[in-house]
Amino acid sequence: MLAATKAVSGSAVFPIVISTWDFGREANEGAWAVLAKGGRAVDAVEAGVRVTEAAGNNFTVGLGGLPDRDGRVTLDACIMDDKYGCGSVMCLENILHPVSVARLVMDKTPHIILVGEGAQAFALANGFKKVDLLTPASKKAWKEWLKTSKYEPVINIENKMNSGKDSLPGRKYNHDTIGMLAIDQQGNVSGACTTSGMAFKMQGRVGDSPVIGAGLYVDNEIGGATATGVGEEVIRIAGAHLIVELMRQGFTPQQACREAVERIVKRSPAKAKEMQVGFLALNKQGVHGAFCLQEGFSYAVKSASETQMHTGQHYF
Ligand code: SD4
Repeated sequence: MLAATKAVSGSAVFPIVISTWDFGREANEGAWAVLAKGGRAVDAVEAGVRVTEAAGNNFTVGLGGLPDRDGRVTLDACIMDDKYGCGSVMCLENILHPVSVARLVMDKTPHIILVGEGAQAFALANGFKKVDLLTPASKKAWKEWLKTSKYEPVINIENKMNSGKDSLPGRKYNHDTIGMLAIDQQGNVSGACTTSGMAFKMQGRVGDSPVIGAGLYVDNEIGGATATGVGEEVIRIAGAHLIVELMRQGFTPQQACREAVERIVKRSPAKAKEMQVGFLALNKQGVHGAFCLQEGFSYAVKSASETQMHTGQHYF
């Protein structure tokens, strides 16, 4: 077993930011604006994922995120800094930037998680405004889904999405959480994760994304990890925490992500074949890696030397 990794301050790779899926590219730019000025990683990841939350051009994060079965858009988000500080909101409605509410939970309360009405009341008391997050496009997709109301919580089968029976509404757009990890110029690591969760989910359902240790985990001595895909599977194995602990034991980010994916497959190979889960990790040295169940998991990287999309290796 290898020794735990050591902090490398001032390394040429710092700062660096990585995030899930194609929309990570724009989100990284938001984070980079903070990092390039010497800002903190925790401020960078908040600023970065806010870009995706406000974009309104996707069906899976913030504004325009697909609603639950009852037409309610319920958002999940969390953030973690370099000192085990963490904040999380679950099932939050009508607030554009759940990650910033999570940040406030972390910074201004003695708690880590606020849910539902309590989270919303806390947000409103702190100056956030109520916003209708159901856009004409997401409302249309929901109405379409209502025609069959087929409750089929399958997520992220990108390569099956566009034809035949697999193009059923609800299977088309129900993927793509943004998880982001960054290291600042000081070498400190932070992360954030935000999503509207599984499309047309049961009212009150919460996935992995706002669960510290599942959808996101950061240990400033080691690095961080985040997840996307079927949240239930990620929670079961405490995915992000598992990956960070594997990196502590000497696994590379990609090896650690692969090990987590294999644990999901081992539990139920047949089920795993039908779903997507993707993990993304960044170690303290700025090395990144990813691994997923199905082909098609992209992630964006930005550092002084690279602005690029990468593709996670896949199990199936
Ligand atoms: C969830 N993990 O709510 C989220 C959804 C997601 O890519 O990541 N989709 O289960």
